[in-house]
Amino acid sequence: MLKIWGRTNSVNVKKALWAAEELGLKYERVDAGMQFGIVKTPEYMAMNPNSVVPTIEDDGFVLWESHSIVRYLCAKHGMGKLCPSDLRARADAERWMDWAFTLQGAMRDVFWGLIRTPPEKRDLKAIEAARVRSIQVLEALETSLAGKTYVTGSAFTMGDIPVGCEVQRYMRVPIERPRLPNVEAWFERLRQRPAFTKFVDIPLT
Ligand SMILES: N[C@@H](CCC(=O)N[C@@H](CS)C(=O)NCC(=O)O)C(=O)O
Repeated sequence: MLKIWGRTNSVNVKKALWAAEELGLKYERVDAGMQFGIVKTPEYMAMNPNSVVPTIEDDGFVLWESHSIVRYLCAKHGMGKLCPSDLRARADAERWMDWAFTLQGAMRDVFWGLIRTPPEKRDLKAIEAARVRSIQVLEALETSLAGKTYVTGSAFTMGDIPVGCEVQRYMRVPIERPRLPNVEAWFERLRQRPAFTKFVDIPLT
């Protein structure tokens, strides 16, 4: 059976879990990372030398890097659906998957500063700079989503998964947000998906 290592409050683990749920897969999840440890054990590092989560094992095949995991699961179990079979449609979805790390990088100081740093230790200047940068980065998504239901067009694909996880953080951190009507409407559509509300749109910790 598919095994997924990773704590459920990790944005990158959420991507693997959301994909597995959308695909209706049976899997076993093992808590790992931060307070759960495991990632620095020799056994884990033999699978994932980066000591980070997520990692999966699928019938003896070990894979790390959350977006590669989403690609692999969707190609294996959702070809023509979550993984578009048309080469250009697939490249479009993959482009948005990769772009999700651009947003993650921009959001880093906002998320860590406001969610994982006690108030007296916060660098408010860095948080504000990251907030402004994140909004600039999100303009690309806002523009692209005009007239579309999901990031690649009318169908939900793997392209929505990493971006959806990163945007959930942006939407839930306590910051001032300008109106981004297309992003907001798309986010509301994601909220209609049971796997999104179960694993992704949970309180940030
Ligand atoms: N690019 C990697 C990044 C993985 C990563 O940095 N994971 C974080 C959690 S989101 C981690 O493992 N942090 C250390 C820990 O949880 O102990 C991926 O997407 O899988």
